Parts: sequence; structure tokens; C-alpha cells
Amino acid sequence: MTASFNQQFDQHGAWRRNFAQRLKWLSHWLNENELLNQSVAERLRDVESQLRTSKVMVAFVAEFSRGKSELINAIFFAGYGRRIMPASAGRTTMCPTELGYDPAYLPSLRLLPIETRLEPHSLTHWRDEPERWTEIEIDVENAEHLSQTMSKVAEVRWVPMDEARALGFWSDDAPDDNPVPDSDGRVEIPRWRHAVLNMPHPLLEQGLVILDTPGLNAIGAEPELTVSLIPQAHAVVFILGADTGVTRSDLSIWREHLVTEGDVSETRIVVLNKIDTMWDILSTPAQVDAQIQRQRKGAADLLGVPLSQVLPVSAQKGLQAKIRRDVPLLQASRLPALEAVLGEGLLGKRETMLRLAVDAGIASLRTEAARILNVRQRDLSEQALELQGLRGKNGSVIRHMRTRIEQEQTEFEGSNTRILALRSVQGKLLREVYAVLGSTALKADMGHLAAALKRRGIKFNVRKVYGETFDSLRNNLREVQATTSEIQSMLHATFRQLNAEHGFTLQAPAEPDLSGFEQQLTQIERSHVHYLGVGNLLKLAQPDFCDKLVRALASRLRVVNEAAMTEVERWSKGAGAQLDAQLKERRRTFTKRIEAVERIQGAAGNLDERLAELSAQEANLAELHRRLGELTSVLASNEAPNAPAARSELSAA
Ligand SMILES: Nc1nc2c(ncn2[C@@H]2O[C@H](COP(=O)(O)OP(=O)(O)OP(=O)(O)O)[C@@H](O)[C@H]2O)c(=O)[nH]1
Ligand SMILES: [Mg+2]
Repeated sequence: MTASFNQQFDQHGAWRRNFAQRLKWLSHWLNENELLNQSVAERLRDVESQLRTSKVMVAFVAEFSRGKSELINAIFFAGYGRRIMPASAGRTTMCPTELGYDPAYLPSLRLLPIETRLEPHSLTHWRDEPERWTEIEIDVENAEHLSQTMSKVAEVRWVPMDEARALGFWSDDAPDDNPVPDSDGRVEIPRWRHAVLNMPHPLLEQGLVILDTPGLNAIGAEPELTVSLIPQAHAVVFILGADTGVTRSDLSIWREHLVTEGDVSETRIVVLNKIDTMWDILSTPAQVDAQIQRQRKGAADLLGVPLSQVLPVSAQKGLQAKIRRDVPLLQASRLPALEAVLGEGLLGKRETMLRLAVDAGIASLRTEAARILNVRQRDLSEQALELQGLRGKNGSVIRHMRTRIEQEQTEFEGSNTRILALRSVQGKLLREVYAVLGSTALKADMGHLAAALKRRGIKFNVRKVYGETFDSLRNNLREVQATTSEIQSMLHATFRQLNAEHGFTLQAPAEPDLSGFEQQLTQIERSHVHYLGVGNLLKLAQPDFCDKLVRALASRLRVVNEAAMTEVERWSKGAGAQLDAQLKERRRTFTKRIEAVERIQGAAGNLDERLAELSAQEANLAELHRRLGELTSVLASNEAPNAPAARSELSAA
């Protein structure tokens, strides 16, 4: 039997905890040995924050009543012995619901009122406005209370048609999609726009984020969900009902949300749910199996995915079986097979990404720390040489030597103009980058896009209009890249000069490569053009729709631009920190050299003692070097929980 999703996630969590612990030791050790300078500390912080904030998001997407919420209950919440997410016939989940954990906040359910739609802001904006959310504290130990609280996500209101229209739940252009009004002409709308559950559940604590969505074919779904939230999920689970087969609306949801060009298909899992409706005492198990197989094949063909990616399950029976500890029923529900696929695909991929990032961080940390050790090593050898030269010399020679060192020191301090010039150019660069990638420039670009989208006859030009906007955004990145290249050659030249003049070992950090961000832009562009291409074009004529769409876009683009700025900043700071570190070490050496000469002036016999001291220090440095290699390689080669060895151990258990 393969490990369940929960077990796999636990192992992943254990690996992360273990890694964090080792990282702490390393930091402590670096600090003790005065190796934790600014640039090393920054590398350390990067690795730590990557480890801490790395999230894995799984989105559940389907037409209403296919069993999204029930499947979430079965996979993640069976331990509570009851339903936590409301699941019932008809429309149930009325607003997108995110389940995750952030220890900075109390466990709670936060609900954003639907009326916030009347204000021109994206969801990203509202996330930072806690006072507009209704917050309900939850008691994690109390399953009944928890489930009662979660029932809020199913709350609705009945409002006059005008209000529904203003909130985006009534469209005069698409009468078939509109809800059915009651006898007073009022229609049902969700009470909340978005829900966020913050809960210290073991999986959520380890960075899992689950997104439950309302049946999406409904009018009123926000573009932000399609063009921002779902595309950012690391895996999307699309659910079909074995009782309904693949319906027209299933297909249209699939096309709108799950098919995008150039997609990695293993992150799309199709679930054929409710297979228990096919269990039939009048058929033999083999007949039932054959029927399920036929449905699977039909679904795979219609959706254009490999058969292996369509997994038949019964969420409901799986949940029941887990609660009652009914092993045969659990097997029959086929839930374990789905969990295994989710675990391997999702966690395996996530972990590889995380480990690559962390490995790179550790490697550059080691380089930085080793650089400090090398500088110390060289200074020690120079001091030893200097002192050896004093052997047998008289007092006046020694006095002369002291004057010379002091002179050198003054010259060194005076030669800092080049460094100052470098700093000022770097500062200027950063300001330029902020101007190009900052929010003011982005706002202007978005303003143009919104205006273009609102023009009449835009229908046939959407691709072009997006193309122009994105070309300009990609150009911005290229412009920034050109500037960084220029600075990079300046860094090389200046560092080479400083190395030659002062015997430094400065090395310009690797120039940031912004092409990955360009690719991200292209992906975002694709998801928008795709979204508008699958039947949402008409909505462009609706008031507010364009603005909503562009706001959703802006908040995603901001993330990309900010990440690019962070890269540039880190690179620029890295160069500055190296310089600072070597300046500091050099000043320290001057002081030490003067001290050494002073002591020798005091008693000539001390020369041998002092030389012995130096060689002891050198031995100590060599030891530090060795230890640094040891401590960092332990981190880099840390066994992954999903490594084959760990997995086979588990399946043997
Ligand atoms: N027989 C059977 N019924 C199921 C199964 N999974 C879910 N259901 C039922 O299907 C209905 C809908 O399930 P939900 O989980 O609410 O569906 P949903 O996709 O979340 O629907 P919305 O929240 O409305 O978008 C409920 O009555 C469930 O009990 C299953 O495996 N077998
Ligand atoms: Mg639901």
C-alpha cells in the first residue's frame, strides 16, 4: 500500500522541521565564529523564509454538487469524525473558501461581505484590510462548533434584482444563466464574497492551502478566481459525477478553468466521484467495475487527458469508511489511490522545487562565509611574513614599521572614493528599477489596458490589446536587465581594481536573470486571453467587468514585478555586503598589525610567541573551513522524505 496523502505530507513536514533545526545550528555556529556578516545573514534569512512560507495550494473545481466539499472532508477532515465543510444536495458552497494556517493569526473563519464588490478593489487588496472582514473565532478541538461555523460559507441573501445586478449576479445579456427570481422578483445571492479559514490542522500547518470553490458555472463568479486564484494553485482537482457523466456545463468549466496552453498536465487531476451510485446488488462486482471503467474512459476521451489521470472514487463512502474505520468500504471507495496520486504529484513536485531553491541558497551562503575565512587566512599569512621580517631588527626599524602601517591605514581610508562612487551608482540603479517596475508605472499600463478593453469592437482585438500591454511589460523587464548588465560590468571592473590595489578577494555576485519573470508574464497573458476566449468576451460589455478583470491582473503583475525587484535588490545588496565585509576585515587587520608591533616593541622576545600565536590561528581557521563545509553539506544532502528509500520503508511498515 502506498502512503496516504496525510502520511506523505507529515514526512514532508518532518523534513522541513529537521532542516529548520539544522539551519539554526548553522546560524548559531556562524555567529559564534563571527562569520555572520550582513551578506551571510541575508542568505540565511532567504533560506529560512523559503522554508517557512513555501505553500502548496490545491484547488477543487467543478460544477455545483459534484462533491468538491465532500471530497475535501474525506481527504482532510475525516479525523474530526464528522463533516466539517458543508456538503449537501443543490448549491451549497456559495463563496470561494481558502483553508490554510498562518500562526501569526488566531484560529478563525474570516468572511468578506459580498457588498465589497461595489467598491473598486481586488481581493488582494481586501486581504490587507482586516476590519472589513467578519471574523469568527474557532475552537479547533470542537468539531461540532467548527462545522457549525463553516456552514457560514453556504449563507445566502435574497435581494431585489437591481441589487443583484449591481453585485454582478444578474446579467441582462445572458438570461439563461440568471438565477430564478421568487414571486416578489427577488433573487438569491451569496452573503459572502470570500472565506478564509485559519486553522492549525496538521496539514495546513505544514503549508498546505486548500481552495474550495462554489459551482463555477454560476453567473457571478469573479474573474479573479479564474485568472488569478486557480492558475496559482499547484494542483487542480476537477470533479465529475458518476451519476451525471460529463455534462455540457462540466465541459465548459473544464475548458474555462483547466485547459491552458502549455500546461503541465500532471497538476490536473480528474476525479470521477460518486461511484457508489453504480454499486448495485443486481450486478456482479466485475460488471460494476466494467461500468466504472467505461465511464472513466469516456471522461478521459472527452476531456483529452490520459486514462491514468481520471480517478474514480466515492468521497461520501470514503468519508464514512474513515470515520467508522471500515477498511473494506475504504478500499471500495478508492479514496486511497487518489490520495496517493495527489501526494506524489503535488508534494514530490513541490519538494523538488523547494530543495532546489534551498540548495542554491546554502551553496551561496557557503561561498560567502568561505570568502570571509579566505580573507582572514590571507591576512594572517601577511602578518606572519611581516613579523618574520622583523627578526633580529633593532628598535628603530620596528618603529619605522609601525609608522608605515599607520600610513597604509590612512591611505586605505582615504582611497574610499571609488567605493563611494560605486555605491551612488548602485543607488541610482535601484531607483531606476523602482521607477520601471514600481506600482505607478504598472498603474499607468493597467489604465491603458482597461481603456482599450472598454472600446467598442474590442472583441476581435483582445489578443492584440493584451499583446501590446504585455509587450510593454516584458520590455520593462528587459530594460531593467540591460541596466543590471551595465552595472555588472562596472562591478567587475571596480572589484578587479580594488582587488589589485588592496588585495581584496571581491567577486561580483551572479547577475540576476529576469527571463523567468518574463515567462511568468507570458503565462499570465495566456490565461487571460484564454479566459476571454471561452465565452467571457461578451462580459467585456458589462459595467465593472473590465475593471474587475484588470484589477485581478494588476494584483498578479504586482507580485511578479515585486519578485523581480527583490532579485535585483538582493544582487545589489550582495555586492555591497561583500565590500563592507572586506573593509571591516581590513580595518580589523590594521588594528591587529599595530597591536603586534606594539607588543614586539615592548619585548623583543615576544616575536616567536606572536608567530606561534599566528600559526595557531591559522590552524583554527583551517578547522573552521572544514567545519563550514561539513555543516553546509549536511543541509544540502539532507534526505528527502519522498526519496525512494524513505518511501519503501514506509510501505514495508
Ligand atoms: N452518493 C454519493 N453522493 C455524494 C458523494 N460525494 C458527494 N455526494 C453528495 O453530493 C451532494 C453535493 O456534494 P457537495 O460536496 O456539497 O458538492 P460541491 O461540489 O461542494 O457543491 P457546491 O458546494 O454546491 O459547489 C451532497 O449531497 C453529497 O452528500 C459520493 O461519493 N457519493
Ligand atoms: Mg461545496
